[in-house]
Amino acid sequence: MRTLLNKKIPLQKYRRKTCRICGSSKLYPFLSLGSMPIPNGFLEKSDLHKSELHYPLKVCVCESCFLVQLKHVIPAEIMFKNYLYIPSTSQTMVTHFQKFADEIIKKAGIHKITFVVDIGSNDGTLLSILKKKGKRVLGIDPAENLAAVANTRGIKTMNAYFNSNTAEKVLRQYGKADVITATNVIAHIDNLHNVIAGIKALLQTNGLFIIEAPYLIDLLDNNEFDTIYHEHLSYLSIRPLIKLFDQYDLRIIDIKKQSIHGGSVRIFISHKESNHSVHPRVEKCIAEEKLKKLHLRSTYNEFARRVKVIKRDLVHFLKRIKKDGRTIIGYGASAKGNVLLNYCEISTDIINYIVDSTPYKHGKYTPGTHIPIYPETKIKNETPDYTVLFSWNFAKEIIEKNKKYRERGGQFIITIPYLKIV
Ligand code: DWN
Repeated sequence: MRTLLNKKIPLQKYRRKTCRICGSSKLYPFLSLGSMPIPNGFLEKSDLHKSELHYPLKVCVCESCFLVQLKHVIPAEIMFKNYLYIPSTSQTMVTHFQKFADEIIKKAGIHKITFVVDIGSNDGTLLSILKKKGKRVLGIDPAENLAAVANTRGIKTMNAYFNSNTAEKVLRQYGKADVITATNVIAHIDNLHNVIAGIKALLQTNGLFIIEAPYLIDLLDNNEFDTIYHEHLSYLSIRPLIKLFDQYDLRIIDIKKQSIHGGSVRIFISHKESNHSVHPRVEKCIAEEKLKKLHLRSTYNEFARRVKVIKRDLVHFLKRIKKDGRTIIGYGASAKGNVLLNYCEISTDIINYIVDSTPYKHGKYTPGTHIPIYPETKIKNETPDYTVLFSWNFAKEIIEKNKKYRERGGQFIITIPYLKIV
């Protein structure tokens, strides 16, 4: 594990002293994953000899509104200006967005939707589905590379961060939106108040703001510690969000649990004055969060204890099979995979290479651990003894499409909720 060239950012830099939703300074830190590069900071070969910035990764819970959040906020432009995560590289995600589009139409009413805005629209996958259904669409995404791809595909996309100023611009140019979506975005945003003020201004009176994000209960229940990384500033649960939306006369009218990304929630929000009624599922979710004791330090201390056990067992297992002469690779050059590798200090001494379906990532190297990334075809021609599934959230899809590898005796290592060989 290279340490000579790693440049650690001083801990006091980028530190948040107050909760981004309620402003409280009562932030209880419960887990540190150490310092590591940003999780999508993939490197070119020519970068490998340069020093890499390592940022602290500490997570805490606000003891006033119970929002779980990172202690340090890395400037967004460092992480999102040129972004290499593209959901459409996974059939699971494309199918998920198709079903999501159907639900949007059903929930909002096919004839009542004329204009949809997607915040963090990435390469325009979701909007392209809605555009085919005859809806006027607009994407908003800060990544220059992704906004360019979406515009080339005919999905009008503003290369910008969404906030109250962007909302005013959209309002002037296009008018109010019937539906505003934000999938895997809200957790990435520091100034949530500014964004929600923008939503309030841009959303039609009876419109729907629909967000989708990994759910804190699933993260804790399934030990999904590798989803804790610099891009995810918040780890969302319902109660803190209710407190946030309430300040803008918005309210949650429905919540639907999703299996995607290790367990997510799809949250439907409307103006309080809208004609939408509140589904009993909202109260049910709040009750479950109380039952899971999301307001107690002990819940988070117990999670941190399990994380340390998982790390110990995984490192011990990988070192043992490596010592026995086994070959080990990785599957899915994912952000979560980079967190796992850096936290467990596993690099090319254990993992020979990683295969991935994203063209942008081929020929690059993982941040901090410098493991080379190849196209998936590489595993079809070789049979490494073990493959660590870094994109465990797509285990079904990936194992399905690698049946022959397993028939040749190859085995997948799944790391959470606990170490499993399949
Ligand atoms: O919030 C975020 C989540 C939703 O996605 C983003 N901040 C970043 C990203 O996190 P991630 O990189 O951990 O996401 P995934 O979706 O677990 O990683 C997918 C990676 O796996 C991609 O690089 C593509 C790869 N993959 C593959 O190689 N073969 C995926 C599938 C389904 C496959 O068959």
